[in-house]
Amino acid sequence: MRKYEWIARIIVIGLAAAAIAVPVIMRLERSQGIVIHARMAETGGWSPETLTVEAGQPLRLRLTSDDVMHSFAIGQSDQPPVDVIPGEITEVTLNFDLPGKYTFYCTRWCSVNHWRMRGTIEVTGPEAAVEPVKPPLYVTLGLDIDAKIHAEAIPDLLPSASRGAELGIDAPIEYRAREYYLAHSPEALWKTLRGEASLSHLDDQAIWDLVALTWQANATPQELSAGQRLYATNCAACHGEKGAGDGVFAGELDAPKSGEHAEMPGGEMAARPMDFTTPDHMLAASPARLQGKILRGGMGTGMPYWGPIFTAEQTWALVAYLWTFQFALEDGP
Ligand code: HEC
Ligand SMILES: [Cu+2]
Repeated sequence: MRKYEWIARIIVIGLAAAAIAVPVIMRLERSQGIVIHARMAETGGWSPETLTVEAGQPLRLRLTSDDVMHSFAIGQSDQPPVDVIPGEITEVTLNFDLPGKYTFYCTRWCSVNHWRMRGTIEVTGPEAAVEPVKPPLYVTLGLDIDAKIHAEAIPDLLPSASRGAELGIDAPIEYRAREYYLAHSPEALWKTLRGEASLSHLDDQAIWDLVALTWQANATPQELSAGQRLYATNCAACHGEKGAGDGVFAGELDAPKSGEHAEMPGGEMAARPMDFTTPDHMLAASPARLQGKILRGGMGTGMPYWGPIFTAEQTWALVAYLWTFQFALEDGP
């Protein structure tokens, strides 16, 4: 019996020592930085994938890659991305002032599933400091962004804002308001303007040019160039440099076959990336719909969700840029 008592005592002392030592070791490790391994999404993505830190406390990370070159960035922040290099350690220190959930992600096209390399940083702190999240416009408008849409009215030529300006007429003021633009498709505006008695002397193409002019009024040159940059790094790999749905990964999305990249985690089917140059769909889409798709993704179609990655401003810049595949805009790239 005595023998067991001793063993029990040693265990108790051991546990007590561990209870003191483990947090000390963990804190020590934390102060040196948490090691994060990056791998392509097909082989596991980030590990660990979830991090927790208190608001106001620095979060030190030691990043390394187990396969190819990756890159580490935080969604909705100005923090520049850092390279994550195989066999090397990159140190970063992050500071979060506000509690909430942040997404970290890879910005390098390491594979067709590249965009799935995402992880979460949970920043804890007083509830009151959490900013309430505003619902996206498509939700406020009650818009079904999965509804099939198809434009009936199609212009003969690419609508041109400068030709529209040469007409010397503006669309009535209510159609030039930002709220109108956000919630309506180009085709809806075209039909409305076509019905205006004051514009009845214009031919159909001239009405389209007026639509282009109105769309141009809703995009600043800065917005268009920001949108172009974001598109080139995040969208062109699938949607194509020129928006034709023919990016380098489009084929891989198209034909799911057995093999590394074919089956998406979760087994969803991939569809063809939207061709932004065909008017049938785009002219029937409102900016709210396009932003909704960008924020929420296609949910199983192969179109990623970008809600935790981009700020609202960045999503509107992307939408503004997408219209340059339908309209010749003066400040367009
Ligand atoms: C991994 C490939 C992939 C990437 C990257 C990607 N998309 Fe897509 N996207 C798709 C596919 C596939 C579809 C068609 C299925 C669907 O609409 O859900 C699509 C559809 C869309 C649509 C739908 C239009 C509509 O009215 O339904 C929009 C808008 C869009 N993408 C914008 C973007 C933007 C902007 C980016 C970059 C920030 C982007 N996509 C990046 C694959 C991709
Ligand atoms: Cu990557």
